[in-house]
Amino acid sequence: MLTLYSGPLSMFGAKVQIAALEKGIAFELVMVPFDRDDRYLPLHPEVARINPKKQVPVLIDTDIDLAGPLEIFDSTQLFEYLEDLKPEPALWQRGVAPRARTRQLELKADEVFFPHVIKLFGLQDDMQSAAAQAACAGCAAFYEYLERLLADSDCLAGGYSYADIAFYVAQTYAERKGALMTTATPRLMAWRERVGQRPAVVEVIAPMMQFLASQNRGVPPHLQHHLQNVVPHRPQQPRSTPA
Ligand SMILES: N[C@@H](CCC(=O)N[C@@H](CS)C(=O)NCC(=O)O)C(=O)O
Repeated sequence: MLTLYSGPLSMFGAKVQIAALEKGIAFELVMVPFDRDDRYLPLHPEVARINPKKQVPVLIDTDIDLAGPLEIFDSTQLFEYLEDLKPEPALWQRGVAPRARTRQLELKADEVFFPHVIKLFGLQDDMQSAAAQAACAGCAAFYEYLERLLADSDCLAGGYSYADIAFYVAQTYAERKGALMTTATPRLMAWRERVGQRPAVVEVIAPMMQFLASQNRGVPPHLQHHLQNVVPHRPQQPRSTPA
């Protein structure tokens, strides 16, 4: 049995959820405590125990025949594990060079693109500042780089891959924080539309957007369709004891 610890707005956790769904790997999802200031406190005891960095996502696999269950963390490491566990459908490209290139793109989504977005988290009240403008320019340059990659392919690295999953999720956060994708990168806009329609992506991104809306926080326009037909949560009335 696989158990994935994530958070309701965890972009790194969302990557792993999507990948497991794409592969048809069953898992139990545990949403750890997450407060209105976006802090993961109090830390879930399993996350604190397993990950010295105290971050989600964390994965436990009790089906593995080791001395005890397998306990691992870090979204990219979890991608590798899922791929080994269930090679089909392959989400790294086949062949040494294409695979290395896909891994680079997945890393760039997390560690080159997303740091610009993280800068914007603290600048939401000051989007005209030089720092915010530089972060938005960094995102725009990355969008242009991906636009060039999409000239010969429908996906970022040839076929659909972990690179598409990682960048799709990171871009959702960029959009929320004001680094908007525009018609300056039409192929990338069309790519986002295609990826956003995948059932595995919908299954993860829809509840995330519904969580944001439930907290009166902004949902990017291109994701607002996930808020339609949501049944409002009504606390259950205690059942009266039959007389
Ligand atoms: N490189 C890690 C990053 C994990 C990460 O930053 N997780 C966030 C949630 S999306 C977290 O747990 N933050 C809480 C903290 O850093 O204290 C990965 O890919 O899993």
